[in-house]
This record gives sequence, C-alpha cells and structure tokens, in this order.
Amino acid sequence: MKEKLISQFEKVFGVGGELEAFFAPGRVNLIGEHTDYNGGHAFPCALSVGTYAIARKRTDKNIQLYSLNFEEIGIVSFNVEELVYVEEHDWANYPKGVMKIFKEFGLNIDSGVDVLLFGNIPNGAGLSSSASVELVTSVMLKELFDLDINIVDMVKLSQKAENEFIGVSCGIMDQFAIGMGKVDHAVLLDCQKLDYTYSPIKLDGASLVIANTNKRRGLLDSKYNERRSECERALNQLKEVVVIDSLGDLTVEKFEQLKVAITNEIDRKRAKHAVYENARTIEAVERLKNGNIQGFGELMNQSHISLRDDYEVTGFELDTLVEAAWSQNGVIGSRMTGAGFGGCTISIVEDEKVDEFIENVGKIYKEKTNLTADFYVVQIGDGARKI
Ligand code: NG1
Ligand code: MG
Repeated sequence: MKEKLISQFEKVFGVGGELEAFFAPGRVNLIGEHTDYNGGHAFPCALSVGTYAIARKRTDKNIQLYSLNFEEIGIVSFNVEELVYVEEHDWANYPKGVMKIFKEFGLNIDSGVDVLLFGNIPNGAGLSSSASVELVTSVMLKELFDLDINIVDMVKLSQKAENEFIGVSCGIMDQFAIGMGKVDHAVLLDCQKLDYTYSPIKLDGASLVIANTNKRRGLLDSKYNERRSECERALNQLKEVVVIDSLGDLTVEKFEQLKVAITNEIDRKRAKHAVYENARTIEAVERLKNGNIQGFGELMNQSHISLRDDYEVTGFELDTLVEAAWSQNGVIGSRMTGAGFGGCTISIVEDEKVDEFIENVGKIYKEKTNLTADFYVVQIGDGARKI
C-alpha cells in the first residue's frame, strides 16, 4: 500500500525530497453510546481500514493537499498563514482545521507541505472517516515538524478542530478511539478523565460484522444537539440535589434515588439511558475479561433497547436490521452503533454463520425497508501512527 501511494504522490507532486508515510484507522463502538459527551465510558476499537497520508515538507509556506478519494476536486492549495474554512475545499477543511488548531495551541508549523491522502474506510458508513483524517493529520504534523505534543493532546486538538472549524459538536470518542487503538483490543475510554485501558477481544470463533442501513442521517446534527441539551438540563436539575460533574458520575442506584429531581419526563429518560449505558459498558468489559462473550452480547442487545426506547435515536431502519439480526442463529449480540438515526449496526456473529447472517438479514431488511444494506466483517487494528 505504502509503495503504491508513494508512486501516486510522485505523479501528483513530482519526485525528490524526503517522503514520510502515516496512517490513522476508522473506528467502531462496541458499547457505550451517547456516553462520551455525558462524561461516561465508551468501548470502541480501531479498525484495520483507515486513512493513509504521504507527506513532504516544502521550503515555502504553501500547503498542497490531494485526496485519491476526491480526485475530481484536484489539488487544494492555501498558505500556512491563512487557514480559513472554504466550503469548496470540502474534505480538505479537516486537515486544514487541525493545522489551524495546532497553531492556536502554540505549535510551530513554519513551512508548507505537500500531502497525498487515501482512505479505504467504506464511504458514509459511520466509521469515523472524518476523525481518521484529523488524526492522520495530527500525527503527520507532529512528526514532520518535530512538535512537542502527546497523543492525548492530539486527540483533544483533533476534536476541537471538528467542533470549532468544521462546526460539528461531537464528543471525544471518535478521536480518542482512533488515537489509542490497539490491534486485537478494544479500549475502555473514560471520556471525562481521558483515561483508558485495553481489553483483548478474543471472540473464540466469532466475528465482528458491521451492517450499514444506507439510510441517510438527515436531521443528525439537530437531533444530536437536542439530545445533548436534554441531558444537560437533566444534569443541571440533578446538580441541585447532588454534587456531580456529569451524568457519568452517577451509579444506577444513585440515579434511581435522585431521578425525581428531573421534572421533565423526556429529560429523565435521556438521563436514564446515559447512566444505565455507562454502567452497562463497565459491566460489559468485566464480562469480556471473564470470557463471558454471551453475556457481553446480551448487554449489546440491552444497549440497543435503551437507545430505542429511552434515548430514541434508532428509527425504523436500525430497528429492522437489529431485530433481523436477533432472529438469526449464531448471533451473540447486535445493536446500533454511532449517533443513530441511520448509519450502522454492529453484531457479533459465529464464524460459520456469517454468510447465512449476511444473506438472511440482508433479505429481511430489503423486504421491510426497500433499502439494500452493506455488510463488512471487520478486523481490529492499531491506532494512528507513522508507517
Ligand atoms: P458517529 O455518528 O458514529 O460519528 C457520534 C459522535 C460521537 C458520539 C456518538 C454517540 C460525531 C462526529 N461523533 O458518532 O462523539 O457521541 O455519536 O455515541 O458526531
Ligand atoms: Mg464524521
């Protein structure tokens, strides 16, 4: 892959100079949904697919970016001192945003650079291609400019770029997972303290299967922000009766005692999901440690039910895919993954049943929704790095 991309780089930007190569994965969340911005835990893993960057420093101040995934856009050029959002630059705003936030943080990016990017994450599948581009840019800047920055700060600055430069108010899970990923492990992220611990994923004859609903997530931003405000309101009312920083600070028992403080019934349901999902995530990791994969799968199923009934972020397409999965032999667990309202599901399926699963679930889904789902059996890979 690297050699192929280097020759592509030379075709676009010419030969000579010192080339360096970098990679950042995509990610999928196994459990712990809508917990990141509530100060709870998430349990994602990095994928073996992701974004590659080949880069060469320049002697002037020009940045030139080229993506093999958007060849019709061509080379996007700008000056390193003029980092402003430009609608027509499309995907290139992600690396540009990271450069801007790095500079604001006081990091010295004092020359231009030529960069060729290529991503092999399935398109629009909710596997965090944007955070992958942000992190590959972060690692590239650190290495090329010999910057004094650690991985946790790269994660935070990448999220800041997405929040402030792109204008998407995401939590920190995507960037965190992509920064910290480890092959054959999922990572338990404490999204409040930014602590993390690894758990080996040994599925003993089962695989991780992602299914894309191919339902466009139309109102995603407004619904996502609505959930954030509902949780915020619930938190503020709870703060009148208990000292906490976030919903992630509450145990299920404590929440049950205090929940009457939340006067709006909808807000109470949202907070309930956040608190129970956080507890489920911690319990799920314990079960995995004890080799209880069936028990892990049951918590994935409960997570989906909570996202459907209390958080209300699933919708017909995701529910149809997950219910179809639950009806199949050899399915250990299945749930929506990511923000919801469309996007993907994640299932753990016994190896010998995978083909049958894809065929049957695909068929049921097509009959009920008239949409075609895409399926990916995924491998867990390492986090963002120089290659
Ligand atoms: P997706 O939709 O998978 O990118 C979003 C947020 C995450 C997290 C999850 C819900 C963005 C870019 N990311 O994930 O931070 O809050 O929803 O767990 O919006
Ligand atoms: Mg995104």
